[in-house]
Amino acid sequence: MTSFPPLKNDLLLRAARCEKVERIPVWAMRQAGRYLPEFREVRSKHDFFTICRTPELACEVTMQPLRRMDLDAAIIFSDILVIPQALGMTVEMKPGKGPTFPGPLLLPEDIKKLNTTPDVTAELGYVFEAITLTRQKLEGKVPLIGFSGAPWTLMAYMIEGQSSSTFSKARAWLYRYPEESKSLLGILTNVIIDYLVGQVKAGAQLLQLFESHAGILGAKTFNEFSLPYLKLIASKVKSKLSDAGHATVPMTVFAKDAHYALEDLVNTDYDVIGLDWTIDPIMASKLASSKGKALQGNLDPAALYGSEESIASLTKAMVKQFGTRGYIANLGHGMYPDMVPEHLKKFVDAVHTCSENSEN
Ligand code: 1CP
Repeated sequence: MTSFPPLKNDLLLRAARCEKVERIPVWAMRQAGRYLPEFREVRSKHDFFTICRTPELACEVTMQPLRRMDLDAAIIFSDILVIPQALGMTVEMKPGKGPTFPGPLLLPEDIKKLNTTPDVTAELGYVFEAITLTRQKLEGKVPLIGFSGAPWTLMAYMIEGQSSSTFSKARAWLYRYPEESKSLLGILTNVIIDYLVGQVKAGAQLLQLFESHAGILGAKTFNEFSLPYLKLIASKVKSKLSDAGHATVPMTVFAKDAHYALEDLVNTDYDVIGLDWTIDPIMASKLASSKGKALQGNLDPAALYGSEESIASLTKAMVKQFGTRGYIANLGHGMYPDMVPEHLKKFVDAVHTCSENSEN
């Protein structure tokens, strides 16, 4: 096992375990990326997936936001769509259009064309290398978060072939081909489990699952096509790590817009439930604390388009609602490319100022 520099700021990990903290930890989804001029500079010279596949470049862009602001976590630079690539699909990142699959899954027969049992280390070892390098380069400053897309969200892109407001082709599969859909979700689940275990072995200190398109499902389809796989991932990742004699790490599930699923999610093996901005903090805190779960979120990212004064006052109000125990401050979704970095810095500083030395 690689040894790493000792961790100097473990606020994120303590908050994830609902332990006492001197100050609320804060990070932002998509804190590395296009809103940063220094990222755009790197991106002007390299293709998106070349950055992901080159550990030195992935490490560099992971570190960029930490040089500008006092964040309490780093998140490894990669993308959720590296898993469809590992299964043999081509994914291109087109400027202005986002991810595109030239050969999406059209029919269940197409599943047979996938490499359904890839050697995860051979296909995704570059992510593990980027994690190990970044852990060294962080010198214990803050913990490093690893992540994966969740099965349903990955399946949605693999069928749709690009972003969509309805993902109607992917949703059609759930009604036309429910059994084949479950078989695809099962294939993805197995790969995700090995991928996340590999990330922890490489040095990831917390894992986040992005079910970014939970909101296009309803309660019934979520319970059938998302929740069982999310549950399996949390329990299997933890048991596989324990069986390998490795310490487990906290796990976060972010099922965006799945307000109907909050109660089910607090009853899973996830330690932290990520919330989008449509969820009421007080209601969520009551639910989560009764089950000893931590919460993460949930300022409307669009609040960062407001003035610095309004960012500070909205942040303060949010922190007050969540309370200080078992809470990780974040946005309710990722940064948008046209945001100004100074406004994210204002958010980060506001969390720290209003929560410092909070006795809890
Ligand atoms: O700091 C970080 O968070 C950077 C690392 C990161 C992460 C965690 C990137 C870089 N992507 C992701 C996860 C990701 N990718 C998600 C889950 C989070 C979320 O809901 O936003 C999703 C849905 C994707 C898929 C994806 N990749 C999209 C969204 C497409 C859609 O449907 O709207 C986009 C635009 C990408 C490309 C991408 N990923 C990351 C960056 C910086 C970019 C921009 C691409 C570029 O530079 O051309």
